Amino acid sequence: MNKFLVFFIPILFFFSCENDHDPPEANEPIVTHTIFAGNFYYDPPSITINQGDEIRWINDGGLHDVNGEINSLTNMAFDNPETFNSPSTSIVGAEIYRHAFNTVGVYNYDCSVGSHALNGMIGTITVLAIE
Ligand SMILES: [Cu+2]
Repeated sequence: MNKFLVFFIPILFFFSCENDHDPPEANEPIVTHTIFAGNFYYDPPSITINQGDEIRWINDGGLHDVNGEINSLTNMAFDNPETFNSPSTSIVGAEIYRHAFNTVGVYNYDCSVGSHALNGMIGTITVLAIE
């Protein structure tokens, strides 16, 4: 292999990879985002993802859930683009919940355990359309 090919093959590979991802398509690999949950936070509290991506919530410690159904502070429905709600777990390091977000929009959720939401355990997810 001469020097010309050694130089140009990686460049061709680079551009072919770029084309695979521009624009994003529905058959793109799913990205999994991680949010950590503890007393009394979701970290990060606010996240922006692409349509079809999934989020997993990992328990840092304490008893928590992921509630996108009824606002624990107001008792009103969150009216999210998709409803989601998980069981609670106190197992440290466990996955509390995992969900793929296929509907574009802004989602609000909280932890419905005790007064966790009142103590600031609330979160927001923004799901962006893929073209
Ligand atoms: Cu909690």
